[in-house]
Amino acid sequence: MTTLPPDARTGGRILVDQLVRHGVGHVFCVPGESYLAVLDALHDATIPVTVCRQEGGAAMMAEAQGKLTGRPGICFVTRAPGATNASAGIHVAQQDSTPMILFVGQIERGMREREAFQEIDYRAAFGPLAKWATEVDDAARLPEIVSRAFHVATSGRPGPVVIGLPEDMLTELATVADAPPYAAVSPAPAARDLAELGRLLASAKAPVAILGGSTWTADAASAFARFAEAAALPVAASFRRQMLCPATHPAYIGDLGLGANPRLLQAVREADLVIMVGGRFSEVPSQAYTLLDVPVPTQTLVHVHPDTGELNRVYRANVPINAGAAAFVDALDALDPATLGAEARRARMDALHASYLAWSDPAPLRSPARLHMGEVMAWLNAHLPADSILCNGAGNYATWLHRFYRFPQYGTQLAPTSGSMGYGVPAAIGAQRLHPGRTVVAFAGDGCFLMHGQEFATAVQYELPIIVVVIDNGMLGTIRMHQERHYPGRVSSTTLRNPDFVAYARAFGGHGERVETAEEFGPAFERARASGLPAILHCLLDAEALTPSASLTQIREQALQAKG
Ligand SMILES: Cc1ncc(C[n+]2csc(CCOP(=O)(O)OP(=O)(O)O)c2C)c(N)n1
Ligand SMILES: [Mg+2]
Repeated sequence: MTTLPPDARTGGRILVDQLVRHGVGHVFCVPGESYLAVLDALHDATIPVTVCRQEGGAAMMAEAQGKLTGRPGICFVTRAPGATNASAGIHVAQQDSTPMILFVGQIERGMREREAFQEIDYRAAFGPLAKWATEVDDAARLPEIVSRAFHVATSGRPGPVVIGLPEDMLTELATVADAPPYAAVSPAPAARDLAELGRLLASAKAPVAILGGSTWTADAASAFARFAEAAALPVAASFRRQMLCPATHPAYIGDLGLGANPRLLQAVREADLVIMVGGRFSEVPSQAYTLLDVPVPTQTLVHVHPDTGELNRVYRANVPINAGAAAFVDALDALDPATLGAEARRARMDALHASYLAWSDPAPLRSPARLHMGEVMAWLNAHLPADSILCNGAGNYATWLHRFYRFPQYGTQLAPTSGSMGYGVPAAIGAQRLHPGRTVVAFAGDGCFLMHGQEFATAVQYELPIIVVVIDNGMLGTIRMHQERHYPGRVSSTTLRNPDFVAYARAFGGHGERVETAEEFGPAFERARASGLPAILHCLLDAEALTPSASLTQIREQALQAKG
């Protein structure tokens, strides 16, 4: 028997030791024979592991944890078939600027370039999809490369890193020291930037702030809301970033998502000063790049972003500020709101906030459905604890959530700005793993749910009492809506025949309820909560209730009339 040098470790163990050093709290995975040495090292580590049913869901769970914590979510998958499945979650992390690291098993080093079993080149395949894609060739370099991955994922504009792990590298022995825990680098604004912002605000008659991106904290969101109120600076949220400002805060004026309040859009168009904090103001929030002119907006623009590559990329800013959102908000202490001309603007801010409150009140809207989604949202507003986490994927069902649910605080929203179907259930699992005591609700359409509905088994396995609200309208409603607008009456490939989701929930070992009216929703939700089990509320929505404001028939008839 050979004696090992005292501290020689396998690549697999060195890797897991690095995860422990960097403070990783959870790992999501679908196992593969390509990374057995890592699984073996995890056997002895204290990091909880969640075994998932499909890599797309596993990656989205990790991404959701990255969103909630600001620390990289961690996912392990096997070679090509696992990696390509996981790419769905990598894309969410990239568009949503979420820190995460995907570790992928790889073939043995000596077989490269033969198209060996499940071989793909991760640098080439994930290069354009991730913030950084690499492979580790030498077990002794794991501390260096893993440390770099944590820094790349969290610094500047956060994003996903993909790391290939050749199987023989993971069983190789190496003697190497661990790296110290990572410390994210967040740029802070210069004093002259703050002074310039102060001058611009003091003379602005109709300013608006637009909050987005992923470099916020709960404290920063609260502090910005306080500053905005004192400075009479109306605050809009970017697409699916409602949690950055409490909905009932006097400065909040709504979100720039799909189907935004026309009064809000007008306020941005007519603004004399736009302060974009943290986000890119990409296609959806900018209403297809129409709210601000490209490349030179008519509004004076202050753009705060952690990545210099985003500043002046689409919009030329009068004052580009290279800073993370939280660091920027810290620096706002340098400005005295009393000197910023607030009083002259207060009536405008109050009017915009009132417009938001009216827009987000479902009561005046009639619905052709027995199940009025607006009433469901009103019930949730009234009954959910403030720290409940609401998750969704993509589909028209999400428009009710995002218009009528009043997100009360930071850390309560998991919604892919990438518009990825299937995200709600895995995101809810990632969230409930992190916060076992909080109410976690996943919204999914009938199309959306079955993209990652198999992960309901993961919720059952780990006893995670997520509540999945499946909104079943028997179709891929969003695409049907676009069809009716562009090709009225010509329904093509958008109809679905669905299973009984109540039976589905029960077969998996969860709680299931069928909901046909808004009155049934509240009691069913309470029974689901009381069951302590993962639950599905199978909500039947009339196909006519296609959007909060227009029915399917109205949309079709408008399109037919327009065609003459
Ligand atoms: C992964 C993925 N595939 C396809 C789409 C295109 N898409 C957007 S919404 C949608 C329909 C969603 O249907 P459903 O979940 O039933 O919600 P509904 O619109 O009916 O409320 C589709 C197919 C997408 N956004 N993501
Ligand atoms: Mg549907």
